[in-house]
Amino acid sequence: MSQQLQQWQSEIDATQSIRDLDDLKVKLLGKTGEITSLLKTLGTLPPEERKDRGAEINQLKLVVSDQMDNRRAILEEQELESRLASEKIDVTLSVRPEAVGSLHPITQVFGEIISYFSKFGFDIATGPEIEDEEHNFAALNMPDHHPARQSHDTFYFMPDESGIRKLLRTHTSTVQIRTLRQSQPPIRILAPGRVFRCDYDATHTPMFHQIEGLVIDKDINFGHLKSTVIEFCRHFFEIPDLKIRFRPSFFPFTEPSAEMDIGCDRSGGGIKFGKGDDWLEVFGCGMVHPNVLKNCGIDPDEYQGFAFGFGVDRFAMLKYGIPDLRSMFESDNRWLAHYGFSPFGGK
Ligand code: 2NL
Repeated sequence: MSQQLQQWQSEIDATQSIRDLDDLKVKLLGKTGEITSLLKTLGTLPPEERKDRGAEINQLKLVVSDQMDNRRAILEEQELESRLASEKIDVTLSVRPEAVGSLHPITQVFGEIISYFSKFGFDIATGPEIEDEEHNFAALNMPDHHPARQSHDTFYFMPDESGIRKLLRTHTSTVQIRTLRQSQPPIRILAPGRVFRCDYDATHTPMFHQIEGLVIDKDINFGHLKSTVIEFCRHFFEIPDLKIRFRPSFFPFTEPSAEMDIGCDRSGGGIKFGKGDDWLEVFGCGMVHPNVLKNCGIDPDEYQGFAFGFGVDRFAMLKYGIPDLRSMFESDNRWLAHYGFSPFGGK
């Protein structure tokens, strides 16, 4: 018997690949394998020999399986070593030119804006798109039945058993509320993301992109707000002397509130910035309402702040001369080839 075992052992040691070993396993332990066949011979033995002989064969089977496992571990290691030695990827090779994708203008503009504000110490904050009325409205000084709630054309979900209605956030202020409640001033964040309103025409889509900014600290005033958004717009539109004006406005979550316009020229049919006597509204902003700070556990006598918000899709259209908002979301490859950006920077 031990001679037999030695024979099997040397067969196991002689295998040169996992495949050889698998074949050998079938040959020894498979349905018609040598060891399996030995077990089948038990029936032909006289009953008094059967028990000892059975235990012996089962023991053999265990030893052989064990040896096979050991051999498998060695072969796997060897195969990995040889693959690592022979397979190389040159990550510096350029991609196939026909396979180059491009960045959607919205992605490009998100990147431009985020990298600008990052330089001034703004952290990027994100949060859920499915929200509740508390974060989307109540905390922002829009209590139940506040008229501003209607103007948001909100997508509501069916209420749950306890009557709570979830909704698709109508602005990224929800993210700012979550940050205000979780952290202590000073706070300086930028909240980019998708927002949803039930509206559809040439200038509105039910999903669009927004960026809101929020700064909270001691002694923050309207001058800080003005310089922050003016400098940003001049940088974004690449016009250092871009004309800018502020008009008084109303938002429930800011007081005072303002809308910001940039100077433009509409005389030639299209729109040109940096010249002309026309104005285009681009930003909503204001000083954070004391009620909003209180709602988030921040003392408005100690801290003040400013906030602003704008549509990213609109900014992309204005900067890159895209005429129709709806075309942004049609996934037309020809459109993307025309308006898209190289993922490696530049155009
Ligand atoms: C617009 C105007 C705005 C804000 C957003 C804000 C957020 C918090 C507190 C106070 Cl947590 N304000 N956000 C403020 C003013 C304007 O957006 O026209 N967006 C498209």
